[in-house]
Amino acid sequence: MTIDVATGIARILKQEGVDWVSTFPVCRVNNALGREGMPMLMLRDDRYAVAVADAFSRITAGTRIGVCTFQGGVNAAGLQYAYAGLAQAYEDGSPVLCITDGVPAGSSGNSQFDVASSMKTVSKWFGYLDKPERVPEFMRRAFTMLRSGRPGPVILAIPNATATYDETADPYRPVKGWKSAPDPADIRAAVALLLQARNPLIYAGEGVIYAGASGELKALAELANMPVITTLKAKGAFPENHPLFVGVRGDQVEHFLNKSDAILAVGSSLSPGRFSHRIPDAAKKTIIHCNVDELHINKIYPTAQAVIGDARMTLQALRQEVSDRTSGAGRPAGTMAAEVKAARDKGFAKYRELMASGEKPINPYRVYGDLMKVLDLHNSFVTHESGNTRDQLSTVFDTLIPRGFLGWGNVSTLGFSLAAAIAAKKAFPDRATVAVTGEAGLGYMLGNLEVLLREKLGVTVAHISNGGFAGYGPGFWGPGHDPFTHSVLGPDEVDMSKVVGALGFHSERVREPTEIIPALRRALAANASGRPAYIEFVCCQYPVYGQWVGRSSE
Ligand SMILES: Cc1ncc(C[n+]2csc(CCOP(=O)(O)OP(=O)(O)O)c2C)c(N)n1
Ligand SMILES: [Mg+2]
Repeated sequence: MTIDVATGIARILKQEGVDWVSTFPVCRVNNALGREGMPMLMLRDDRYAVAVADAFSRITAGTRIGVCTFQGGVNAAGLQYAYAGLAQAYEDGSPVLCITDGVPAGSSGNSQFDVASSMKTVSKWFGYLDKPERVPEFMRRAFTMLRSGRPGPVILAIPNATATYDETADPYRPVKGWKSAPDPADIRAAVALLLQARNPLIYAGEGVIYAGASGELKALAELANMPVITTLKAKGAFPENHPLFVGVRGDQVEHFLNKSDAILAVGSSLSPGRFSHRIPDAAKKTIIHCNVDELHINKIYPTAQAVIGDARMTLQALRQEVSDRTSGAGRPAGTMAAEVKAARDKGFAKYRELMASGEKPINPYRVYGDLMKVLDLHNSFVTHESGNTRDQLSTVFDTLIPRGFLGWGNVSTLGFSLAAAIAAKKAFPDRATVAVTGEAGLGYMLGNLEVLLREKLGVTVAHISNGGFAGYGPGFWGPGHDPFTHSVLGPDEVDMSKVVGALGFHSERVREPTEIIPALRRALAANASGRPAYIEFVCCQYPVYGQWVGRSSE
């Protein structure tokens, strides 16, 4: 049967189990998506269309692929705006499928902005559909790349959505996605090094989450009695109430990173970015680097032993090898759990106090502490914004299930939290879902608040309202790094709860610490009936949080 390209794409997406697509109009495949009955979640800008699909892939660990469409072609306004979302997805390695209009044959080279070359810089693959018959081939290739190997965005440009082809000539079969097991010789060598080490440390990255390997990580850590730290993006890969869990950042993480003589990195690039640690004294440590591809091996630090392959199979094999070499006994438990507890207690002492603080304006840690009390940490989703909320939540927020918390940002683009919360609600409708933001993040999300009302998405936006941009380091103000560009209208000048309330949100403004828990409960109750909520917590400026090792605060 002869069908048009856009219809073919819509049908293949359905075959691939895609059950909704995020978009900002216009994109020439959208009408076919509509006609084929594919639900479209319409955001209010193109960057959000990408970010919601991106976050959906992250939150579901790539088991459900987020798909988005936006305007491209000769009038690539949407694509130019979407670029920010694409760059973020690429930087963070998210397997999102992006469909846009391609520049039609005969029109290339007419515009100043070159669509193809810009898209190539932010994608695992940029496919330009130069012939309608290639729809099944391109979709096969796209889903193969989305489901195999190192995750990253795939962008398809469709120059002529109404061109036709014969659907029966190359019938589409859904793509499974493939994994590879590590070389057994590498596993043996890695375990030999691990068992020689006096103070090995597991450094777990997001690859563990994408591989669905949290259980295997726990099993290896327990048998080998190794303490565990996770990266920001992997926060939640290891249960944070486990006796071997050290943290994401903070003094206790620094203690274990300094002390370690061997690092077992799994599913992390180990690249020291703005939001990750440097390995201190790396030349003196034995670095065992397990990754899905070779890109990161010997990248920053010399790798003593590489193990290339799927993180789950790698962790299973490492555990088996540790077990075989120790007759099932593993490494002796020693006092490891007590040492971790002591380091955590010391590292957390000041934050625990702050989480109980009755000061006014409210200390932001009090909000985080109360949030942990109100939420069922086994059935909720929390994410941060760029700025102090990321730094503070990633220091103290207890994450008990994978993706109970979404940490994001090799570079962290303001405004992503609401997109992440929308995606989380789509992925896990029964989970209480909270985006914690400052005023800059709120500014980026304002236009998209309508989406929550229209789609009846019960999400709570918790605004840590401190009247300025704290950002990184000691804050923009006072001795901070950007004292001339931090101040915005704060709670004394604007009542944001009225602004957002007028849209139709359940909204509140909270100045009393004792009101935090009741207000959160009311917000979550409103969410349960599909009504979004906004709470403005009037907070003090408090740029204090755990540091990244090896990075001066700036
Ligand atoms: C798109 C984008 N531009 C600039 C930045 C740099 N930046 C990081 S945090 C921040 C200000 C954050 O202020 P606010 O939202 O009030 O949060 P606070 O730190 O005060 O909690 C800025 C400008 C960014 N992360 N993203
Ligand atoms: Mg602020």
